[in-house]
Amino acid sequence: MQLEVFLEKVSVNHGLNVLVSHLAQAGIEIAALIRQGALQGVTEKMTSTNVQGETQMKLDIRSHELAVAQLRASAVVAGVLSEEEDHPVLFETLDAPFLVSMDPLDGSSNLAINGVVGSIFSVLPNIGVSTLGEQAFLQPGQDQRAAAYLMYGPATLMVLTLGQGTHVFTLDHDSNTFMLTQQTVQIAEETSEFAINASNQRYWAPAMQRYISECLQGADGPRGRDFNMRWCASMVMDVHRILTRGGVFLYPHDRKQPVRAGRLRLLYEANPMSLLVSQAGGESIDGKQPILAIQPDSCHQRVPVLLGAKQEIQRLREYHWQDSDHPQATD
Ligand code: AFP
Repeated sequence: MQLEVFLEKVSVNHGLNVLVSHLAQAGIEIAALIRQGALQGVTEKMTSTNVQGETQMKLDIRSHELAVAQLRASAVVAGVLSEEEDHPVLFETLDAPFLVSMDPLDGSSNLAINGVVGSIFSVLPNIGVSTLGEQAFLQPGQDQRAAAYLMYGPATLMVLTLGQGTHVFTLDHDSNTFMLTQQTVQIAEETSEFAINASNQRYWAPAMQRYISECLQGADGPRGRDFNMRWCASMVMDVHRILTRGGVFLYPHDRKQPVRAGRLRLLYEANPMSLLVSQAGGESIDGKQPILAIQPDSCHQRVPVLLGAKQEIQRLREYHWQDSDHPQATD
C-alpha cells in the first residue's frame, strides 16, 4: 500500500497527511543526494559550525534546505526548528496548524565512511508561534502529533507514527513512492542486547556503571545470561535496529562535559524517537523520568536518552532511583 493511501485510511487530518507526504518527498530528495556519494561531495566539510559547535557537512546544509523547502511548500507548517539553525525558520503561513522540529541529517559524520544516516522529524501543534515566537516550540514530547525518521541505508525507509502505532515504509526507487512494508512494529519487552558508546564509561553515573557491568558479567553475573553489544554512532540506525530486533539504546548522562545533561537533542532527536519507540511498545526515559513528559526549556536542549525494551528500561529506572548520587537529568 502506498504511503498516501495508508494516510487516507488511518488519518482524518488532511493537513497532517499533506505534511507527512512532504516529509516523504524531502526524504526522497535527500536519499537521491546521498546515493551520489563523493560525486555530490557528500563528504565535504564546511568551515561553519552549527549551534552545537559541531562542524557542518555540505550535506547537512543541503538536507536542511531541501526539508525546509518541502515544509514551506506544504502550506500547513508555520515554522521549522532545525539542528542546523540557531533560531527557528518562520514561514509566511504563521497561522498554519503545525510546527516541525528536525535533524535533517543525523549521524552525518558517518558519511565519511559511507555509513547509514537519517533525518528525524517531530510534528507539533502550532500553539501560537505568531505571538510566542520560538517559545511555541517548547512543548513536551507527549504533545507531538506525529514523528518520523527517514533512514538512508541499503534501502531508504520511512518509519512513522501518527500516535497510533509505528509503521515502516520502504522507498521504491523506480516509482519514487513509499510502500507500507510493516504495519505494526512491536519491540520485544525482553532483550539481551544493548547499544552504548562505552568509551564514556568512566564518566557515567553509578547507576549506569552498575547496569553495564552486570550485562558484561553475562552468564556468570547477576543477570545470568550473556549480553551482546552494538554501537553505530548513528541514532537512526541504532533505533531502527531496536525497532526491528529489540534491544536498548543508551546515551546516558555523563560527567565528560558537566555543563550539558546529555549528548542528544530533546526536541529533534529524543522526543520523536521516544514517540516512535513508545508507539511500538517500548519505553524511553532520561534516567528517572519519561522523556515524553519533559518540559523543554530551550530549543537545542540536550538530554540523556535510555530507550527500547520495556523490562530493561524499567530496570534502568530503578537503578537510577536507587542511585541517590546521580544528578537529575534536568540539573
Ligand atoms: P553526528 O550527526 O555528529 O554524526 O552525531 C550523531 C549523533 O547525534 C547520534 O546520531 C548518535 O547516536 C550520537 O550522536 C553518537 O555520539 P558519539 O559520537 O558520542 O558516540
